[in-house]
Amino acid sequence: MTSFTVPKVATAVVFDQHKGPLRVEREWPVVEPEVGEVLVKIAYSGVCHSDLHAWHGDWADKPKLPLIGGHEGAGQVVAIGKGTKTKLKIGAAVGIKWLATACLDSCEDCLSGNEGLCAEQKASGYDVDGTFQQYAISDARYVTPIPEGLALEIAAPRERFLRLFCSQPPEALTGSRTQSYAPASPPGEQSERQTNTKPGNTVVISGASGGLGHLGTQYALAIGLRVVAIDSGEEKRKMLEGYGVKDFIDFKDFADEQALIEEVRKVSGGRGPHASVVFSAGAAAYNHALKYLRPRGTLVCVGLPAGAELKADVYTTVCTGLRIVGSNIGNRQDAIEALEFAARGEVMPQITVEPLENLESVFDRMERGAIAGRIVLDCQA
Ligand code: 8ID
Ligand code: ZN
Repeated sequence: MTSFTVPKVATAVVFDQHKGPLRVEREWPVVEPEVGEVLVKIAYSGVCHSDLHAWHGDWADKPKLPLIGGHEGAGQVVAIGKGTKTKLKIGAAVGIKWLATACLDSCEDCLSGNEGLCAEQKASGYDVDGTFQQYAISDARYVTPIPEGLALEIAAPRERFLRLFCSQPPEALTGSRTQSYAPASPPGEQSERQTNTKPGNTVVISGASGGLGHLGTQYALAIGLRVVAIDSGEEKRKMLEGYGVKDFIDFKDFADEQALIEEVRKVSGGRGPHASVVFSAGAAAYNHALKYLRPRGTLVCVGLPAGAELKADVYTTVCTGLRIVGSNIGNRQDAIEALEFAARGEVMPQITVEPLENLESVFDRMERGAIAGRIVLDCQA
């Protein structure tokens, strides 16, 4: 059996107050796993905009303080708490994602596969310390096995997203869901997706070049949707064109909101897109979507701009049959399927690997919208 020597102290990036210094601690105590827990040696951690929200403390629910952020970690199990019932082996490659734990077996939501709604849920890098460190604790039931052959730095930013273009949880139980991601599957099978779209329909991906958006764009193209991508800058445009996106709208070219709405309608064939998935971390994108969607169009809400409100006019919403759908993280099976999808090479994250110490600079670039794809921190050094 593989064995690891676990040090008593290791490196972690910690903050004590919102927007306070991000301290790089080189002698941070490594916690021993208790029963039900595993200790994961983190190799890489993606930096998500949610981590920036956590540092800013700008959502209604506040994270714990002091905090080690991060929830897109990939690494190896190096210790298992005494008495833990698990099939995990020391050395197993696993991921740590946003959901750190939930009751799993005693509430309606967990029993129906909606762990993200469990009242007892805790989030990594928010309610418990996360993956911006070399050794992180996880509930043994919650780590995601990483398929053989998928590099850890690639796995790090890929543990999410599948719920967006896939069916609702009850269908997961029928086993038909994985199939519905396949580009060749018949349209009927995909009718239950959150976007409520069929292959050939037009979907706007807003925030298309961000960490979430660039993966969402690839999933959308893979299942045969026509994508109108909204984001900003030449580097981002080029990245999206590389995926096969033909229509890119630079939102910064439109000082006038109405002109942007008209442009989206125009490139979507006049009536507007069938759906819009807003990954944007900026609030304006939501209210634009409500105005450019075609009748019976679907707005899927993913991005979480602080303090933002949807301003849907009731009369128009009723008369046009608009659908507004919130999309939170997926469940454990979704994460497994996302990684399988990735291992088959059907979706490629655009990543740049940087040292763990760069977190503050990454947050700075993220705030300015200057990152195309995902930055992944190397936690090994
Ligand atoms: O499960 C969830 N719902 C979930 C999971 C993970 C993250 C939600 N999120 C939330 C994050 O908290 C954040 O609010 O989704 C949002 C996006 O996360 P991200 O993809 O990690 O952020 P990013 O890499 O910074 O990308 C954001 C992109 O949005 C663009 C930026 O240019 C950037 O490329 N953008 C902005 I800011 N304003 C825009 C606008 N008005 C815009 N794109 C189009 N229109
Ligand atoms: Zn995230």
